[in-house]
Amino acid sequence: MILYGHWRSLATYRVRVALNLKGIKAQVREVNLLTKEHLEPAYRAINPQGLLPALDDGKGQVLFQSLAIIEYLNDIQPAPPLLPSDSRARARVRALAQVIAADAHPLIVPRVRDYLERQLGLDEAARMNWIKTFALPALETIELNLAAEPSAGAFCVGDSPTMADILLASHVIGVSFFKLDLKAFPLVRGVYAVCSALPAFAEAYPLRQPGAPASL
Ligand SMILES: N[C@@H](CCC(=O)N[C@@H](CS)C(=O)NCC(=O)O)C(=O)O
Repeated sequence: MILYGHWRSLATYRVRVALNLKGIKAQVREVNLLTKEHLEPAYRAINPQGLLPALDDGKGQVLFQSLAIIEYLNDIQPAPPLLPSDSRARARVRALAQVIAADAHPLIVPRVRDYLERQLGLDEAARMNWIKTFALPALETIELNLAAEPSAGAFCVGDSPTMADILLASHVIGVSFFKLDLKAFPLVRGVYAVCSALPAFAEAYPLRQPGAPASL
């Protein structure tokens, strides 16, 4: 398998964590988000959407969209499961994952931040306000869900990581890159702390990838 990604890409981080949890090795091909290599024809020939990540399954298929890739990895290698077997718990995991992947993260990606700056002429304070406005409600939603849900344990569901934890961790990392205050989300921070103590998450951390700076 070949994983096309970049250290700064949170969606690529999610796939790195899933690969690590599954013990699946993939070659990594860097596509530089900061120099907009993802928009060049060479990468668009691999993933026409021009977004990171993409995963070449080694059999001629290129998968894209991090949630779809994680579910694919879970299908081809069921252990350890990243989705619970119980239907309701599985729906909850997908819902928590989509709170991040469908509702929050798309509003703070580079193409949106660039548009706010270049097309709408918003200054840094206004752009930061945008990020707060759209990134933090996702963490609040997850915080309320964890507080109300009896099946929440050390992780979003029980005591082993699922796709929901991977997405939670990606968003906590994302908002921490913008130096937003996470004090209001103690349960989310607790899950993130347990996740980041696992090598699968720790080794996938963006600033531990080749080419990343020591700090932001
Ligand atoms: N929903 C997609 C998000 C993909 C995405 O937006 N990736 C970002 C990096 S995390 C990207 O390629 N951004 C390029 C840009 O915004 O120009 C997924 O989960 O894979």
